[in-house]
Amino acid sequence: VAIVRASGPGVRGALEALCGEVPQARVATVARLKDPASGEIIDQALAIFFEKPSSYTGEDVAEFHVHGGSVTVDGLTEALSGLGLWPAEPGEFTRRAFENGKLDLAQAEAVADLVDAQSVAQRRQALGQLGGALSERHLVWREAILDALALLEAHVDFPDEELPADLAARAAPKLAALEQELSRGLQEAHKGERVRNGYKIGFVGAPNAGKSSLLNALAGRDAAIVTAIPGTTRDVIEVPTVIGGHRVILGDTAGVRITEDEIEAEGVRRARAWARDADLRVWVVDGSASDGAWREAFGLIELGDSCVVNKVDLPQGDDGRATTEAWPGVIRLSLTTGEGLDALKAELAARVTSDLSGADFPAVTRERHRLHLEEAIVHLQRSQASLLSGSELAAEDLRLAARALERITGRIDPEAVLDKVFGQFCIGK
Ligand SMILES: Nc1nc2c(ncn2[C@@H]2O[C@H](COP(=O)(O)OP(=O)(O)O)[C@@H](O)[C@H]2O)c(=O)[nH]1
Ligand SMILES: [Mg+2]
Repeated sequence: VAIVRASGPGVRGALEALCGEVPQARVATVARLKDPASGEIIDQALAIFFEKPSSYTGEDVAEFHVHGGSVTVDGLTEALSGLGLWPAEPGEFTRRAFENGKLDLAQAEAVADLVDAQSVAQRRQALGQLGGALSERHLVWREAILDALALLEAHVDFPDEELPADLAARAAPKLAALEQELSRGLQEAHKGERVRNGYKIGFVGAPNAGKSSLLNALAGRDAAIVTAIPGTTRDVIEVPTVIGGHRVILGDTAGVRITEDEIEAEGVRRARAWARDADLRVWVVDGSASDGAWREAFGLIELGDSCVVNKVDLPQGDDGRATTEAWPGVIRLSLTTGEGLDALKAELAARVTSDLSGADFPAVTRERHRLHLEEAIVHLQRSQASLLSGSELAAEDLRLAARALERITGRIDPEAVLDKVFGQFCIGK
């Protein structure tokens, strides 16, 4: 079944022309759709009419559930074009919903996130945002800022008047507390964005340790080339997958070693950069080796990272023994037999889940939100400084802080910003 959706003032006319009458609102009605231009029956279909304002867009909306063949769909869209309707742009339905006050901007973004969601956590976060959880936090903060602003304005009758000293004493702690709260929200921003964009796990270690084999085992497919030749992997290979209900980006990197090969050296440089930026690194050591090559990657490892000793199916060498001794909780692994893989999967799932916990209702899920929140914090800080020096500019900065928060949910941005937000949608949403 294909669903063709139409929205706007032309919908009633189109329903009359195609179905012979406007069906009762919100009742799925069987209708023989007739092209008024040719008199030809297009399909025996279901038509549903959503009368404004009780529709997704807030306008009159019609849905035609037709048989999914392309000739039927083309016939219907041609008939609709003949009636003066035109194809929607990407995100146009949601943009109209936004413009008609059905959704705020953060909720509209959540629709796009929901469509794109690949993990349960992404879906949960998007649904929370769509339900208004993210917007609510910013509205509460904005209210608090406006309260403080009212306090200041009540005492400043003329723009060049100095603020009374006791006022600063009363307002300053409020602003400081508010700034702290916004800063806490900003700290969680990392989690919110990670849930949406993916938590990055990088495999690091010496060449030939089994990093690419491990990536393939976790991804469930041969994404990276595995050979017995050290230095095979050069570019960073990123593979999205789901671990512990979260979207995760696995990054396979070049083995870390000193090399004369210019291409491999660049690969090592990229490996280091990617690993440093990752949320978690898994240090892969070849347990059968005794050349000490595993130490090269040590500089990349951070507290809390994971370590596996691979190739435990082979006779173990000094490297395997030294790592096992040095690293409590090391996971012994064989990608040939599969031993230890479940333990590693469980460890990764636990790590991702605990690192991203509490991100169900974050204040920030994308960069756009984060930039506005940062802006609000800067204005709050400036406002406090002005307050202490008795300047009436304190009020102006509070106004700007409130404005920055309004941008997250609001309709106060120029068209270009809105075009960008809605341009990322798919057609029909
Ligand atoms: N015996 C054994 N060989 C392995 C194991 N894991 C990987 N290998 C082999 O080690 C070589 C290097 O593996 P690869 O994944 O390309 O290592 P990378 O250079 O770290 O990416 C390949 O020949 C693999 O088949 C393992 O657990 N046991
Ligand atoms: Mg490799």
